[in-house]
Amino acid sequence: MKMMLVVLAAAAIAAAGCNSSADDVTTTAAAGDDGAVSVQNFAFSPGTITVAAGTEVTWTNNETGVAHTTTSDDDVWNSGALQPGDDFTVTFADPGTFTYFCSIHPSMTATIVVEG
Ligand SMILES: [Cu+2]
Repeated sequence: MKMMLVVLAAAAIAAAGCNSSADDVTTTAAAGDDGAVSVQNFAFSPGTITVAAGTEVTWTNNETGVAHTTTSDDDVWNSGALQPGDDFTVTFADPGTFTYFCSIHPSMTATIVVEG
């Protein structure tokens, strides 16, 4: 299943300046490239991904037998339960820092950084 929504700039304001820990893995997707986040072992990988504005970020649940969500801290997006093998895509139209979590396992947290 592929769902898509566009994140608006106004929603990014409240999300700026949130947490990141020193051991977060950061990757960067250039403009035009898609960002990919794997959900596995009760974690989002990479924990922080930096993408250019306009990039699609797709989460894929690569867990075995466990559903997860990708849920924006500020209600910018919410995938609902993603069963193993499901994916969910958000297009990040505007710059900002977006923190999110799994609503089923709230200790799972991660960050999307969108650069202009
Ligand atoms: Cu989860």
